[in-house]
Amino acid sequence: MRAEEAERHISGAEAIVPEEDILEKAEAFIKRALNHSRGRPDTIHITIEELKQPPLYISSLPVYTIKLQSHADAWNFIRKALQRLGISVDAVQKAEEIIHTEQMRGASLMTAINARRVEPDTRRGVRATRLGITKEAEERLNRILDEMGVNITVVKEALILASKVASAPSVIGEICVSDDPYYTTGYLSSPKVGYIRVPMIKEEGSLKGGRVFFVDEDCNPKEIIEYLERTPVMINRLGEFHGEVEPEHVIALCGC
Ligand code: PML
Ligand code: MG
Repeated sequence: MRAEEAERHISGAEAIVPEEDILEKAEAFIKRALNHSRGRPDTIHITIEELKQPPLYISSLPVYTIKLQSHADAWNFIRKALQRLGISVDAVQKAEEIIHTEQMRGASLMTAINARRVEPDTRRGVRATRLGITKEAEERLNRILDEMGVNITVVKEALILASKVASAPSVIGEICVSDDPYYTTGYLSSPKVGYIRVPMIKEEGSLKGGRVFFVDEDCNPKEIIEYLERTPVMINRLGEFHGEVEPEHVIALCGC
């Protein structure tokens, strides 16, 4: 589903479901588009497509939530953690600029050292699509997120997306700030450590947000984009859930 108002992005969502659940899912997506805090769309696109190849099955990333006191602490944590993952100061700075100034529908694909944007269309960016979760894994995930007090669609869908992105060739990490003006928790993720929830990443009220995927300097962008946009991937098992942790704990896991 993709919803917009005068070509401004309002809402987008993806799922892989069995045929009998198509109507229910489409209805849920339409309701979401019509009730979005970014505004009322004038156009909602629904695309329903049969999978032409069986999905790859992967595990969701391990989940951490960082204990933080302020917006400034959130960004200090992110800068340190990304650098420990091997992402240069320049690339971290450029990613911050993109997230705080551009309003892209997709994510940008940036090399980790020289901060080169390698997606063919930098206005559109890259979209991670063709992703989902099996019913059994979703039921387990619902129970766990309920216990954590965060069983909301936004967290579930972000974890599924980040897990697909982290499983893509050459991806080192991702940073995400919601474009929903009232959703202030974002995340940093990497195949090495997991899905790290970062409260206060965003100051309430801003329409700005976005995603940056950091990739190896010598990556093959075509291959990454083919995987992210075209290869169907489903979560069928779950990584560990670690609860709230101190920033230093996760920074140490990122490397030295
Ligand atoms: C979005 O799709 O708006 C981004 C959601 C980020 C979710 C972070 C979390 O709460 O785990
Ligand atoms: Mg959104």
